[in-house]
Amino acid sequence: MQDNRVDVVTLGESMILFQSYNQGALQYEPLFTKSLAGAESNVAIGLSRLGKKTRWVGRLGSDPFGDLVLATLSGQGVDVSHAVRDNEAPTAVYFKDFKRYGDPAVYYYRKGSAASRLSPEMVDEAWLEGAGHLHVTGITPALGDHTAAATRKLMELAREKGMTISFDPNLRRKLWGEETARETLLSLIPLCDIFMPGDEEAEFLLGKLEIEAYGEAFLNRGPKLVAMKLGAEGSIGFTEKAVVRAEPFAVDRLIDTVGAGDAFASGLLSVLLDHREEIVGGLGEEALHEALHRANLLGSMATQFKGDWEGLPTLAEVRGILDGEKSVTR
Ligand code: KDG
Repeated sequence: MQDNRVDVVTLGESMILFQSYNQGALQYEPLFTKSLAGAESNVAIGLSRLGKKTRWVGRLGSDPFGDLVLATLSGQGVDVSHAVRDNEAPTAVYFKDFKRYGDPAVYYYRKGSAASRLSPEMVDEAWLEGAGHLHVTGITPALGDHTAAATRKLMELAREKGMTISFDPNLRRKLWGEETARETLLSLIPLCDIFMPGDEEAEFLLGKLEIEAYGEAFLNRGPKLVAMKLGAEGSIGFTEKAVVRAEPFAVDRLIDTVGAGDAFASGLLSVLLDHREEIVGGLGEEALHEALHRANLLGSMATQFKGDWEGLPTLAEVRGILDGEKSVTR
């Protein structure tokens, strides 16, 4: 019999990413490489490399780029059997402009894409079949007129099924207006168990507070665990039982910051999923630190490679690095 169990389901828009071959300015670069991007599929890939069973759900055009998304994700061990194809709308594309060294500007071509047409009626309970955890981000709600309602519906369904849920606000100012973004993101927080904002996102949502005060403020809205990304300062985690800081890892060669937050989410969830039962009662210090520590490592690794997820490690590589093993390369 086929085993349908998966550790994590992610819902989102996956796109084809074009990056200049020489990491030059978009306007003048004649050559581009083509790969896959999308915050939620990045997380699915990251977790799959760390040994978790993952499924990505979302809508793609019935076009060669949609085929490429599916082929790449399946090649990374992600279950795409529930992905939906749209005969009338395309798979989105986007470009990175490396003019700003290390922190590229992105240009989206995704208005009217297949994913932007997602609506609550299209949300299918079968997407969650056999799954223990759902991961969503604040990008999907920003894509179209009904995508916020659809995200909410899937979160509610996951809740009803007793699944745990993580939510990364992933604020994308290019996709929506500030007021709508703030209101929508705040309204989704009570539906998640694990909330993972960056410090700038926390400020966008709640105004300027001391870092520690954000933890309490977000926990009061419903999540059982808040993991905040603090950039070069590492990260901090909050639960009912613990407040833990984790030091950053050094970044020797900053190449591309896009995808670092998703890498952080993969590292964090890969540990938290092994403690799923403890999350609701408030995770203790040791496990919280382990999760943040691994999350910081993955975040720093993602910034040292071109591409969103190509530099993400396997579980054996993570263990090797954290144990200080010298790797044998030849
Ligand atoms: O987190 C990385 C994403 O930003 C990137 O892959 C593209 O999903 C994307 C988005 O909407 O920005």
